[in-house]
Amino acid sequence: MPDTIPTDGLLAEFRALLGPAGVLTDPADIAPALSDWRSLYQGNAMAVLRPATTEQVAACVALCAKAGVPIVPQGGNTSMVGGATPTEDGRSVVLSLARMNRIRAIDPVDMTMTAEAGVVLKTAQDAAADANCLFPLSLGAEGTATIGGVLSTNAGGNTTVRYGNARELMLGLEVVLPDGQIWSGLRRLRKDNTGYALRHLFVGAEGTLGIVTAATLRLFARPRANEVLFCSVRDEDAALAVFQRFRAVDETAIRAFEYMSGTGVDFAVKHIPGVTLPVAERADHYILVDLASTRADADLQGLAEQVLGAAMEEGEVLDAVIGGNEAKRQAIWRIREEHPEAQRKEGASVKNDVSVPVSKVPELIRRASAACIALIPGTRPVPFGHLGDGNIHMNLEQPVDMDGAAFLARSHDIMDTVNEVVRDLDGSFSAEHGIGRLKTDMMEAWRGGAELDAMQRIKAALDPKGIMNPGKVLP
Ligand code: FAD
Ligand code: 2HG
Ligand code: ZN
Repeated sequence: MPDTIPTDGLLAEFRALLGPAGVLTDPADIAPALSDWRSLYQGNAMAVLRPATTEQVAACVALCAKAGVPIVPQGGNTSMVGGATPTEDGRSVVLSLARMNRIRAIDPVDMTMTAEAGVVLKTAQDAAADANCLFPLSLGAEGTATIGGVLSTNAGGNTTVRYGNARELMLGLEVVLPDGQIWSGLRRLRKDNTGYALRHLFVGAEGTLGIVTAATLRLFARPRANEVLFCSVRDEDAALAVFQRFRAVDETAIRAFEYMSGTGVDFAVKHIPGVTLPVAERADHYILVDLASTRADADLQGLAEQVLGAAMEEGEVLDAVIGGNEAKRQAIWRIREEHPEAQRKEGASVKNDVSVPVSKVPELIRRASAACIALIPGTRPVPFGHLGDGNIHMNLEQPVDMDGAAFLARSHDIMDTVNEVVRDLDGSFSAEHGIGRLKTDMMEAWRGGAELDAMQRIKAALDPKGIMNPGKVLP
């Protein structure tokens, strides 16, 4: 990469290509693209580029490749790990996919949707519903996160337990490679064993191997029956036991199975207007179970009553409410979805998006909580998340009497403490949010040796100039 980049000439070339509206340089205009949702990083960039077509993306990338300018792809900028934030040196451009927001096709017979990278996840869900289909990926940031972003992070979310991660929902991709070539891989086949599965390389690559400009996604039959349950449970083991009970009776009915701690629910009730506790008494542990069926006459209430009845007899479930109607179902989901916002409002927190084999979830929560309290007395564990996938957000909130900045200064100690338990339980230090900038320094310890070496060689082969999202994923 050259030390100095001929910024003025390059900006003029970008403007000629994209028009003035496609190149933002005013500090006020570019500010939102320079920091992350968690306010962990404050980056800088020479411009935010807003191409509207794949050809424009390719031309921008070709110009950057020629000039050696780093490119930071950005979708909804909801990354939890600083993946879409440029470095501080101001040498990069942020390439926003926001204007590439067309749904190109929906086919209810092939059950596929082809959407551009900048399509907001909620818009994709709504378009599928309009075609009487389901695009099942669902997460708290779905009103902002984009198709390009969810694929580039291999996002998981609430429905992974039933439908899989973003990777499992993708059939084909269109990608602009780091030299500006367009790879048109928008195939919509369920079977296609023709050499290396290139498309899977770009899923979860967090923009380090190329720019996803469009994707062909799998659609599913739309559920016609739905029930949402909120239960207080005895402890972490009871939460897992209820999951097993539902699986044993009707695994296919589980659309989401989420765990929440008493502390997290307290925060949601305290900080989020309109959120109330649905059960009579506060507890230390709760679960949310979302049941769905494509059969309109499916007796989900009967299923819930059967399982909860048995679980109550065993003392696993203490109290339970069954949503009953759409408004109540949404109210229950809000308690869970508002966890990140409620935690943010309570003060400084350290997030640990980790996974373990599902059988180890209770041990993870207990051991990691105890270890963090031992490290910083008064620390408040707020574990919550996708129990059905073994993916717990093992988050820690600052002690009430501690300065937030002082707590955050211990972030790495806290993450190391949690990760020690995770490693002991054969888990992963990043379950669904990715590596971004936050966790690059963990890669050597967790993935070092042949695995990291292979990743570095793939990166060098596809992006020899190292212009794609430098400083992310790889150490
Ligand atoms: P961005 O944040 O813009 O980018 C994310 C990464 O992808 C960056 O590395 C960026 O460079 C790269 N990228 C973006 N677009 C492209 C592209 N077109 N081509 C190549 N690279 C690209 N995540 C989950 O997995 N599960 C959850 O349940 C979940 N819940 C969340 C709840 C909240 C409130 C918030 C704020 C975040 C949550 N996230 C969750 C994290 C985040 O929403 C996801 O990682 C999401 O996939 C990011 O999408 P985005 O469009 O905002 O991507
Ligand atoms: C969720 O499941 C997200 O709500 C965010 O993955 C988790 O805030 C977090 O740690
Ligand atoms: Zn999550």
